[in-house]
Amino acid sequence: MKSNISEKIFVTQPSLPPLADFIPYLEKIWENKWLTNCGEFHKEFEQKLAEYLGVKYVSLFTNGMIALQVGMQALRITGEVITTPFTFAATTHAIHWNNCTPVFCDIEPDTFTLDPEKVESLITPKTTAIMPVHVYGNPCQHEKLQKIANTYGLKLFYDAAHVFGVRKNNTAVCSWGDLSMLSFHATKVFNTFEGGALVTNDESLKKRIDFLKNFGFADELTVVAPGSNGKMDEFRAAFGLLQLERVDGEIAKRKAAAEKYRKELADISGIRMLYDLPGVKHNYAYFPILIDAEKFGMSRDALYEKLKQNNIFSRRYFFPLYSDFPTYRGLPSAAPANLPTATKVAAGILCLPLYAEITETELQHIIKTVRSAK
Ligand code: T4K
Repeated sequence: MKSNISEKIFVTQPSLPPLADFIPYLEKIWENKWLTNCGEFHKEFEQKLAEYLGVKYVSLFTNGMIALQVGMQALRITGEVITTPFTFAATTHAIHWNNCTPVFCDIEPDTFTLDPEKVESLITPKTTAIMPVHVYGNPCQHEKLQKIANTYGLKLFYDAAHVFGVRKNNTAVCSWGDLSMLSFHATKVFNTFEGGALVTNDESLKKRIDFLKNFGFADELTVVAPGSNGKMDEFRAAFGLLQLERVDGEIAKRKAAAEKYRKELADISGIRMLYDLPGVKHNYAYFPILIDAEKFGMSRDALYEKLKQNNIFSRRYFFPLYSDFPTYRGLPSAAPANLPTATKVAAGILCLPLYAEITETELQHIIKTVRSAK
């Protein structure tokens, strides 16, 4: 089947407000001549975001990666960090950039998040933290992970890049653990072009994070720590305020598209989809499907190519596993034998396009192409 759609359909498309709605914010910035270093919009966005998310403290960042790096410094994480190989580069690289060693732990077959049953056996005297990822917006098994962290005196720092607005039993998932990192990258459910945040319930930790994201300055003459520069500027903070007004509507549109996929692909043998979890309000950040090549009659990579020929640019998030990359593959925990579920999931995973403005025509084209793929 050749494409009947001439425009490329990417895995995602950024949500943008009408341009005219942003002009008054820009006028204010031009008027104030205050561009960065925690100005008015920065303060207002931090406060409104905390209210929206239902969390105590938010610290805005220029992107999620820097937030992860600074967060590790703020928590004084050293030595070994137990983490998942089924994630984006940032999680593992932040550990490496802090001179720590990632210790890869396998994932659960149902949610693809860190398997709490496998964490304890990886703890050594050098372990200081666990860094799980709520991958695709699926919350990790927090109670179990927190219990392990409490028992062994470890920090629990979540890579919460995918869980903007996700709630479990009416609690914000990004409020769990010692600290959580959110990403507001263009490709995320909620974007500020680039951007990110750290979320915590601990006032003194929030204070330390704010020093660390501004070179360690406590005041004009006092530097209390060897900080970095991770601040979000006024342009993006203002944009975030505008985006906040629209995000619920965007998530509702994503939900409708996800439900369409679920309905129309349900009967295809060899395709496994993820469904809503009990008690969880999801954000429909991604639409991953798991291909069983034998049952589906075509490999994941062949389907990826087939979709591409039809102008559909799906992505193999998160293949290859980060434990397979040159920097990390020499680590003992990176051996595929230690990561059987992650290895299997990474081999079959494919993320189909999902975004708020996806059209019915685009969805039908994708569904038809998948259905006719065998
Ligand atoms: N932790 C996790 C678990 C993460 O997933 C991420 C980021 C982070 C940490 C780090 O957070 P940040 O430092 O990024 O805030 C993309 C994103 O760049 C990355 O933010 C994201 N995860 C990752 C999952 O996806 P790529 O390399 O796939 O992006 P790219 O440029 O290929 O974009 C994907 C598609 O999106 C394009 O084919 C078209 C569309 N697109 C993209 C951009 C940038 C647009 O339509 N407009 C755009 O402006 O990494």
